[in-house]
Amino acid sequence: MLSLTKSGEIVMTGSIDVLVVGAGFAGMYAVHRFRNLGLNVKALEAGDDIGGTWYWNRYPGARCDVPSLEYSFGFSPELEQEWDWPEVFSAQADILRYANHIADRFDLRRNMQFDTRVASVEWQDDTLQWKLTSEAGEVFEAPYCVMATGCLSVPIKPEIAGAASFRGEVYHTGSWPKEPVNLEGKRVGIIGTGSSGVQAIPELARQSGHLTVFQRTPVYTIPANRKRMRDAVQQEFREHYREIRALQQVNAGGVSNFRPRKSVRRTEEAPRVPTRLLDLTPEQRQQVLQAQGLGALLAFRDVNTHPEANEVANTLYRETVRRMIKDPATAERLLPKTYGLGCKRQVLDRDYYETFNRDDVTLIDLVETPIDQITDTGVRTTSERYELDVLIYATGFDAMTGALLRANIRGRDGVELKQKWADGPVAYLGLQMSGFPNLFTVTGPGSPSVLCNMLVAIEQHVNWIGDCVTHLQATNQRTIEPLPGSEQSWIEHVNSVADGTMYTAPTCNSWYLGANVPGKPRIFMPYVGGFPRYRERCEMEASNGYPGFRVAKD
Ligand code: NA7
Repeated sequence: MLSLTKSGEIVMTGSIDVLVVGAGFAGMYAVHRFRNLGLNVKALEAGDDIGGTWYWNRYPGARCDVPSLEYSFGFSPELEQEWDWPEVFSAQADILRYANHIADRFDLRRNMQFDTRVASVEWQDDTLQWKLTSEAGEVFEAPYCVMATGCLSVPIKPEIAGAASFRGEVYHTGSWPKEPVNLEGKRVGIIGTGSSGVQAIPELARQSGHLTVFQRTPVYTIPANRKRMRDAVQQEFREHYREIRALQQVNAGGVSNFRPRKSVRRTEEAPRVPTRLLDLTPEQRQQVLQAQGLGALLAFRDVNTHPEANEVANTLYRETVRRMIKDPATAERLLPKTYGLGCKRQVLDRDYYETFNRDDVTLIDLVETPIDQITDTGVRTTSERYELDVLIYATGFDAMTGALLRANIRGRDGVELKQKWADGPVAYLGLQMSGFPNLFTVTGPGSPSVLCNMLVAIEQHVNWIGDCVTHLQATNQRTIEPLPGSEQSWIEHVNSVADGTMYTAPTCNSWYLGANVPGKPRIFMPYVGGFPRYRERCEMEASNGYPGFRVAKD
């Protein structure tokens, strides 16, 4: 229902219980779950359809780094039985198809409003409601607000002199157009060699006339599993889904690691890998690499915790890459030397290194020759000009906090989230912030989020939020927010479990730490203590009546 306030604003009133911001997988499941709890829910989405990450990241080569049979929802046994995954690790188009199937099957769009970017989120002290205003000036109010805005949803472009003057086509991998982009015969340049760049580069090389890769920091990347899905494997998953979902709940990364028993063709048993790389002789290390490839390095526990083991792994990695690249100078440029394996999110690729053996691909090392300026016709480094028809930014995201801070959230007494988070995100369980009653974040900073299978993390968060709202309604309480002491001690715990891992090594500069955004506080944002430990803490709060929270009538 629409009504007019005294100040002349049109307000949608009456019956919304929960406003959800975002219609990616988190917003989609939130709509489904809250609706089933009998709540009136409305989701607001900036894009013109559902899908979130998989809606925006349509760049050639985009693909998930979690196996699809795991990166799927577990809330509906029927959904598990009816969906077919064509590949073991799915491409963006297949994941978006899955998302669309869910939206149709559960009729989610009827509770969603698209093309609606939320410009501000303000707590009303007098009415105990959240007031959301869209960029177009539309106003929505509800007692509960759920920010399902994603961890990697704000693409960033570096400030490079002259960027606006470029007259060719400009794209960002994180907001790739829906319409097909024709690169045939074109001179394409790409800046950035993180996951997105590494996935896109081999495809762009195939599609374009010539590809120039502008690399600042070389990446550690391991070959992805490229297998088609076998029917027998999919069927065995279907038969064991309840067991698989239970295994996900007790795995640190929310992945069951279920191995189909009857259906897998086993030519030979995989050799047992010792847990410490340092326990192996140099010859044994070579044997492991030859038998299992670069990915084997990541299976050694000490590679992630022991600097010496890490450097041994880094050296083995570099030796392997040197053998893959024809031109020794290009090989040296591609070798990561300033940080170790395990510092950043592991990148998986298809034909990345092989691509640099092509005659129509040029690698520019921006440390040797930085970009001086983008001109109207291309990129000028300190040594040369590169004429381009297309310039692609694969320069990443303002991760984890970006979308929340851009939403201009104001809590009690008009306090801005930007103020509260000036020195880094402070939240309890990555779910709620003190001073921001009834505002929930899905996979927020301080939760396992990006270190966990995202769909498992989303379901757990949304279920917890749904139960929490139900509890408030059943007990005639109107607000919930964490006690300041709870969020403080949680943040200390989040930091203490991250200390001593490769993630926080002094040489490491990752988006997990906010190090990719100039001026962003350097804080390790996700919870590295494992999904089960985290989930148990959330469950303890709910089953004990939310002792870490202030639950009140005001
Ligand atoms: P990432 O992993 O943040 O990578 C961004 C890339 O862009 C990285 O190679 C950066 O180099 C590069 N970059 C950023 N700014 C510049 C400038 N000014 N000049 C040159 N190069 C630059 O983002 P992705 O999108 O690849 O991946 C993000 C996550 O999405 C990924 O981990 C998956 O979880 C999905 P740098 O390392 O900063 O020197």
